[in-house]
Amino acid sequence: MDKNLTLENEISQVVDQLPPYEQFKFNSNFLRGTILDGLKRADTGAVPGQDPLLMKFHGIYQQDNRDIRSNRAERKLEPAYQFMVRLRIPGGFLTAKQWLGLDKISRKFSERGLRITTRQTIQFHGIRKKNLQPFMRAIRDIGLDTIAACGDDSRGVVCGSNPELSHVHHQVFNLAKETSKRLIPKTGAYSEVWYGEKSISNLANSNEDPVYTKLYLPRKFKVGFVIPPSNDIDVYGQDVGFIAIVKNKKLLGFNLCVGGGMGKIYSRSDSYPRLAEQIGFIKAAEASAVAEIIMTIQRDYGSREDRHQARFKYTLDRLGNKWFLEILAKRRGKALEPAKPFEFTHNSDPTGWQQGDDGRWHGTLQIESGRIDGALQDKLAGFFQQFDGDIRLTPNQNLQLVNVNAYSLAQTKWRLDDIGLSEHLAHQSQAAHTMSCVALPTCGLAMAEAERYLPNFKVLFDSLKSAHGLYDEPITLRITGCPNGCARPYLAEIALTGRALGLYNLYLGGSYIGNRLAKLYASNVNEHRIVEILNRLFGKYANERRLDEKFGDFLVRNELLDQQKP
Ligand code: SRM
Ligand code: SF4
Repeated sequence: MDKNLTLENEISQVVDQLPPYEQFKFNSNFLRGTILDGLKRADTGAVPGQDPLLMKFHGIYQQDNRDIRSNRAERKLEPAYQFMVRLRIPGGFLTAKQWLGLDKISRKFSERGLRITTRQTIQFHGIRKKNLQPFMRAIRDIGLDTIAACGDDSRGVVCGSNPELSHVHHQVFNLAKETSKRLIPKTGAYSEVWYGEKSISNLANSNEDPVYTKLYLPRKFKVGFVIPPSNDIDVYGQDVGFIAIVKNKKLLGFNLCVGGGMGKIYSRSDSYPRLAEQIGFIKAAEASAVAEIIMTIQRDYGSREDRHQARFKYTLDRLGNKWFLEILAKRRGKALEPAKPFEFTHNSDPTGWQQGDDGRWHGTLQIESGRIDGALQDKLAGFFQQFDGDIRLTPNQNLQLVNVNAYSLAQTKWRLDDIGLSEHLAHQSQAAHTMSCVALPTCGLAMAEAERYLPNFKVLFDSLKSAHGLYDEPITLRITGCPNGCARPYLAEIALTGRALGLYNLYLGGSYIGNRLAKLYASNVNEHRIVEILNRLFGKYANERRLDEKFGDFLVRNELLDQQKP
């Protein structure tokens, strides 16, 4: 089959030969399907048929509460259907007023408060079908949306921070926003379904999404911008990554990285996490255009036959870097310039307060697993009522207080203290280097606990570190409930990925700066065994490490990763 599906008529000729999922997208009338009919049905809490697949493109996942799944099945009730909605917040930037709006919306429509994700946005869980439209309108009313937060499209564009380089950060952030805007689907389906706005483009034969076409992408596509020395977005885990090259506090352009991805499944040997490769340098102004060119190359050449092989990383491995550089040069009109030197020092968030080059202050609040509910939600709502600054969600699931004027800093600190939020201010502690994904009870793919397990595991982890005199030594730790890699575990120094309830695969040896993949060290191990292994390795690390040597680097240098597998 000719893979170049760019033209509408070419697509029409081959669509019958494509798998059902692709045909469904093609025939969905630019992502409308029958979602509106499904929303009206009162006999079920679900949206029936294939429409939940289309709703992902609108930022909505149909889920059910897995904690009560079997109980409901025994009682012959349908699963407790509910919806997770993910916002699209490029670069994770919010005003305090928007936060207060989100807080109010969560109290009215969702369960478990607000959840900061590993891609700098907010998810709401537990929304009922009847509330979906009012929810989406309430989100619109505070200037936000959920377009393409999920689905086979370009997901929320992430943008790292470097608080000390405010001017450069502002430039890079604007380019991330521009890229996000350029890459979102243009169909009128979103405003039609959720806001009830009739779009004039809903006419037969119209081409509402000329870049995406009726087939959209073969799979999700992720773009990120990062500002060294921080690799907080994990640029090597992105489909397309832009590394800011800065000289004398001026943005020169970006080194371009392609083909990163974390997802894998245990049952297939042709499934693997992959580091993005650095392929050259581009001028800053070109970033969004280059992102679109790469996205359309993936649109045209990504596998449409096998969804698991459809990510861009597999397209690159199948067709090769040489092929990719040639087609990129052809579509862009010129070859890339050679990449420029830069250095990463960490992939975590900054700690404490930093002053930017514009004189304003930025501080990071650590939020365990990004979950904000109960007393923490109340405290933050109280705090933001009088906050003289803005908010940035981080790709490490934390919340930064940004753009605080120098004259307000003392008062901000005092209020944090007064409201009981000071303990969340990141200092050089383990919490700033730890992430876990949502997993149970909402994630349909979870095999083990992650977010709900982290608090217990952290107690053990911290005491192990203390026992070896390593309490103040940050080590990146990430836990996921399955191998899909939503908390980017394969880029951590230590990672647990769920196999079954209480059992995990243990990965070790990623780097502290997020540029080396961790290796599988032990499969299907329980907490007892994990603690035993870490205890032994922490002991060696504490006694034999070089000055300032990081845990992952120590394991690699001493070739400890292939030894003593159980
Ligand atoms: Fe993810 C699927 C949660 C970041 C790789 N991810 C899911 C779903 C939607 C489960 C599903 O398909 O039914 C999870 C919803 C759980 C829930 O109840 O909320 C889910 N992913 C998340 C979040 C919320 C994790 C978190 O704890 O913060 C992150 C939301 C990001 C966002 O705001 O857009 C999240 N997911 C990631 C990342 C990290 C990243 O992008 O930096 C990855 C690895 C990078 C990558 O894409 O390769 C990631 N999620 C996946 C995959 C594996 C994709 C693959 O290539 O195989 C799946 C499963 C799939 O797509 O089939 C998945
Ligand atoms: Fe769900 Fe697995 Fe992602 Fe965790 S890593 S949120 S369990 S898909």
